[in-house]
Amino acid sequence: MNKRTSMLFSIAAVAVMGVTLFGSTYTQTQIAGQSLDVSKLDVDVMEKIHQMGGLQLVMPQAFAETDCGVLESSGRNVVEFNLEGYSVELPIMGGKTFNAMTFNGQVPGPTLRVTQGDVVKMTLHIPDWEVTGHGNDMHASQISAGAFESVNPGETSQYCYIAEAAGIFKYHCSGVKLVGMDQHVLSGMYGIAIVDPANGYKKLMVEKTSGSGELDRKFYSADALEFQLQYNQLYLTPEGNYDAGAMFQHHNTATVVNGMQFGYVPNMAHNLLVNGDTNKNIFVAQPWNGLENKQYQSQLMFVENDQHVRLFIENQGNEPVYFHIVGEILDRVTQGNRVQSAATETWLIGGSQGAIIDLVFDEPGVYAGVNHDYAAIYTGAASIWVAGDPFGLNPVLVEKGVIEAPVASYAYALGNPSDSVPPMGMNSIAHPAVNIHGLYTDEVASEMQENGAIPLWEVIPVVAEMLS
Ligand SMILES: [Cu+2]
Repeated sequence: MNKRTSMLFSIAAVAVMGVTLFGSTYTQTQIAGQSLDVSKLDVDVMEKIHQMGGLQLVMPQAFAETDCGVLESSGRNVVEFNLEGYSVELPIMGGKTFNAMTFNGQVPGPTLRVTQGDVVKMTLHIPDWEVTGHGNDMHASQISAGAFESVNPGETSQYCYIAEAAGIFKYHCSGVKLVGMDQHVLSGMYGIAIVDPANGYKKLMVEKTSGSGELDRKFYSADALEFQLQYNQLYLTPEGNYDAGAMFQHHNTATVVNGMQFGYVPNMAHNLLVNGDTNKNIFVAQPWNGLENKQYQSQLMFVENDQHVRLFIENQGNEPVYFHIVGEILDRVTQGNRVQSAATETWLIGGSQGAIIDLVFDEPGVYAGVNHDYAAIYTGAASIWVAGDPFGLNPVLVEKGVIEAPVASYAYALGNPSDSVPPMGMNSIAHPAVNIHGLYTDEVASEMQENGAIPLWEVIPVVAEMLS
C-alpha cells in the first residue's frame, strides 16, 4: 500500500470510529480498537466496511425539521424535485460505452432551480429492476445526514428542506450506506441545485479605461444569458467499468464537462458553415463529429457580444478545477452569495465546490473555457464559446434563406446545447433556441424533442441543402 492510499484508508478508519462513537448499531470493535495506521493492518478497510453493511447512520432524530407535512403547510413556495436512480450504458469518446449510473437517465442529473427560502421536496425512487440501491445528498440542504440514507430497489424516499442559502450547490448519490459512493458519483450520479438570491442577482459592473487615464464604470443589468458547466473525471477499466484503484491514485482516464470529453467543440455543421465542407475540420479534435452521434454530436455555445453572461460552474470531481477562459477575463466571481473577486484571470474551484462567474465577451471571436490543468485540457476539459459573428456568416446565411435577418449570435440559427442551459431563474435571459445535446439516454433525448428542443441531426442535412 503506498503512502497516499494508506492515508486515505486512515480517513476511512476515522469515519468508522466516528460512527461507532455516535451510536452506530455496529458492534464490531476490531477496527476502532486498532491503531488508525491501517497500513499496519492485515485487512482491507473498505472491504471490512462493505462486509459490515456500510456506514449506517443510526442517530436520534434531534436535528432540523424535515417533516414534509410541516414544511409544505408553512406558507412557503414548495418545489418538487423527483429523481429516479438507475444504471445504463452510455457512450464515451472513441466509440465505446461505459457502465454509467444516472439520475433520470442523464449525466449530469437534472438541475434543480429554486429561490432562496423555497421548500424543496426531494423524492428519490429506485426502480425494482435496478441492480443496486442509491441515495441523494443535497448540499443545498441543512438537515440531518440521516435523510440521505440509501434507498433499495423498488423503494422510494422523500425529504424536505428549506433552501436557506443562495448559490450553486452539488447533489450526489450517497452510495449504498456510503459504500460505493465514489463509484456512483464518478459514474454519473451528480447534479446541481441553483438557489437564486431572494432579492435577485446584482448588476454587473465592469471597469473600462477611457483612454485619458480615467476609469469608466459600465453597468450591465442583472439579467443574463446563463450556462451551466459541471467538471468531473472518469476512472475506467478498458471494459468501461469503474476503476477504484485508479481513483485512489488520482489516475483519471478522462476529464468530462457535463459528462462528456470535448462535448463543446465544432461538429460537421460548423465545418460546413465556416469551411463549406463537412469534412474540413475547423478544430483539431472533433471526436463527436457525425450525424449518427445524434444527441452526443458535439455542439458549440453561442453568445452575443456586450451581453451579460452568467456561468454556473461546479467541480463534481476529485481533482481541482482552475477555471479559465482563453481570451477573456472573469469580470466577477461569486461563491455562496458573496463576491469573491473581480477582473480575475483564473479561479480555483476545489472538489465539491462551485462558483458563479459573470462576464461579458468583449469582441467577436472564439473563446475556450478550460480547466487550466494541462492534463485536464488534453483529456477533455476544453469547451468553446463563439461570440457574435466572427466568421462573417450573416450575409450568406441571409442570402441562402437559413435566417431572415442578421443575428447577434449563431444561437439564433443553431441553438445552444441543452445540457449547458440551466432552467430559467428570476434574472435569466431566454436562449434564442435550444438544441438536444448531452449524455442522455435515447428516451431522454426523444422526450426533449417532444418538448420542442431542436434535433440538429435532422436539421443539418436541410441546412446543407440550402447552402449548396
Ligand atoms: Cu447511486
